[in-house]
Amino acid sequence: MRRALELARRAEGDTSPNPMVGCILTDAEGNIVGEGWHHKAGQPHAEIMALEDMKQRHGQGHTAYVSLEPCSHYGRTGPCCDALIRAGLRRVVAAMVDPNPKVSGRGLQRLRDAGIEVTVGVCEAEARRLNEKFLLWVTEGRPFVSLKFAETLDGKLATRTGDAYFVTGPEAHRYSHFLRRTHDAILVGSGTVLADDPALTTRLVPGRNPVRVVLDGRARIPLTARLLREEGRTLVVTGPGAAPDKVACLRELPGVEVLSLPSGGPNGGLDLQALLAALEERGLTSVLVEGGSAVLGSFLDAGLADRVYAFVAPKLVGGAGALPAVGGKGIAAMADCASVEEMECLPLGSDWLLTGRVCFAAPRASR
Ligand code: AOF
Ligand code: ZN
Repeated sequence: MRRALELARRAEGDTSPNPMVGCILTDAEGNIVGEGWHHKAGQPHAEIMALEDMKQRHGQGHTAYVSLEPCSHYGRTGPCCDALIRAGLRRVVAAMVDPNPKVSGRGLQRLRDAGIEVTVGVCEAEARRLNEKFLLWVTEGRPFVSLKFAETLDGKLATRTGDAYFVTGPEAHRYSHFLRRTHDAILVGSGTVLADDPALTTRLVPGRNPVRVVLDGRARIPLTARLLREEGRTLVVTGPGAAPDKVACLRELPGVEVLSLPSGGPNGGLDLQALLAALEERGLTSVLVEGGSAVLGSFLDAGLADRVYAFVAPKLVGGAGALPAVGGKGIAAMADCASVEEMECLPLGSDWLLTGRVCFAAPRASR
């Protein structure tokens, strides 16, 4: 199963809105006779790729190890459980049930009904971690939200003068481009565009550019901003205070879409629930929120965060006026804090990446 998971990960960043899935087939003696993984939505599933590989090798499979329940539906491709039955497999080991309502146990049931021995739950935690974005999107119907920032050891995004060049080193920078590639959308606030003019591309790693999203309630970003000009799509999200003639100019730019949202509450921020619903409508299953401080804070305040990626540089800048990594309103009592679970720590040059799942103690509205 570890090998199946390893194969699945080869397509990281390429399969959305589908999950990453890997499959290996072994013969009666336990030798591998076929391997495959799902490359891209619309292309054959992992099981079909592994069966094809087995045919080339003239093998006969006995057991299939799959990192997700084989599907039972007619989607862009035919049902994998039927293909495994036809190929004469005797046993199927799946890491987890596919929560997609079109499948959700029906694939495993079809296999059992055909007399195949079925085992579920092998390396389930790893399989869930691998496909956490797909799993949340398919069960909750909204994009998975990752909060990302680069901070000093004392939690600052910049010095007291606003100097943020460079908090972390080249390895962390490169890794952040890889993170962009593994999300369907990247989001920043207009303050970040005005201060840094980021391109928001994945130019340091191969592969596609995710959709760029700018929260720009008052339509303040210049028409010459780099992220409006780069290859790919940009979504500019404006609010009730945006000047209509500026909005009209933005709409004229190729690859740019303007989305008008209502304000989310008394302090004038945009309605983030409505924003996520709009991203979901556009088929986006995950969003990487990259800042700045206020935007990260507004997602945390709204209780809309599923994972945090904190790049931490071994530096101290101090200063009560230096921007904290996460701003917003914050909470009053420590007992109400969001906890970060399943923590992982990755050294990147002289910096560290700390990441984990964000868990909220209680609905944010009650704070
Ligand atoms: C599998 N093996 O390799 C994958 C599965 O649109 P389709 O036909 O490609 O179906 C996509 C759904 O199939 C997806 O939402 C998920 O439930 C399942 N993905 N299943 O047996 C695979 N990628
Ligand atoms: Zn399938």
